[in-house]
Amino acid sequence: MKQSVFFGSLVMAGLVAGVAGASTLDEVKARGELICGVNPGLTGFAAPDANGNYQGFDVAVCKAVAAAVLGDPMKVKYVPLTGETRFTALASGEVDMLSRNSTWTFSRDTELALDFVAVNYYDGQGFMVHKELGVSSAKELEGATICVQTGTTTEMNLADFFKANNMTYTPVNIADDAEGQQRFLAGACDSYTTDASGLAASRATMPNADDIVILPEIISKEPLGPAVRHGDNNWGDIVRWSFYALVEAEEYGVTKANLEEVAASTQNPEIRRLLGLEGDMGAKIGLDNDFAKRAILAVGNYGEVFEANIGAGTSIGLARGLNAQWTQGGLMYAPPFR
Ligand SMILES: N[C@@H](CCC(=O)N[C@@H](CS)C(=O)NCC(=O)O)C(=O)O
Repeated sequence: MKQSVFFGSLVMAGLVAGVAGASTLDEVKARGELICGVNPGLTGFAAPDANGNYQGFDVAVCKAVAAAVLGDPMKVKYVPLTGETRFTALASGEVDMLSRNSTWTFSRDTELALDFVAVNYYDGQGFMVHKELGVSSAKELEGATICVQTGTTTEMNLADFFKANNMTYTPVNIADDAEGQQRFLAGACDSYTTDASGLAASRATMPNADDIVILPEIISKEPLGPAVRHGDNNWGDIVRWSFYALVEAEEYGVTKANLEEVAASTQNPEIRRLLGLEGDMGAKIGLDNDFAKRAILAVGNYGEVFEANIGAGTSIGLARGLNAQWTQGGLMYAPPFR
């Protein structure tokens, strides 16, 4: 509760500042750069590459928005934010949007005055252990020490799970994923818990990945998605529909590679609206009609973004699962472009 009050007052300060200023769209255009809050280093989702350029599944959303708004996916300044600093950074106006494995919850939506614009990854919380611990289920973690990041839903779910199963544990609080990995590998905790996607990303970078087991239990719902400040609805629409353009493109088979060819030949009205060949979708959100086309050309469709950064062919090796298209038994579903 104490934490909520703290966040709440900062949120109010942020909102007051926001009211006095221009709209986020105007600010981004005037600045010529999108400021995107991302994870400081979660391989596959958001992490700097060898040249210091941020890459990843969450980074692609920032790039798509920059392409839609500014016509250039490279015009993004990435601000690394930890679990604890991310929402105040958004509320205070330090970043224009957050694209950082953040779970959409009731309290964050209301009390923190954020708007989650969509879900870009349906996730759930899991546990990793060293193989040598000989544990095959989270229900065998009675009395365990567990590394858990502060300021996350993870902390709260962990408490709920152990309480519901009448088990005890000792939390080992960590500030970020790097510390979590380090401490887990050094044996400071029996288990490391976070979103299953985060576990897969962490394991991929561990030297002894084969000695680490991700337990089968998924103990929570973690709908992860990009967030904006509450109250600037047009900006929220821009981020939402730039993302949905990628999802819609996958559903209709539009890829980075075939986009121009499809645009030149398709008679499908939904695809024509998506690609700005018909209708005036762009004008409705203060952009031009090619905003979605630019977003798709910049990063590829949702499936391409998934496969390139975190999919089965990458070291992260995540299956589409819940994140498959609704037409393939998943939950990815873009509302119609009409
Ligand atoms: N989805 C959860 C957890 C997100 C989270 O912060 N996960 C950790 C572990 S993967 C992380 O990203 N840490 C990196 C950091 O803060 O540097 C939430 O929104 O609270």
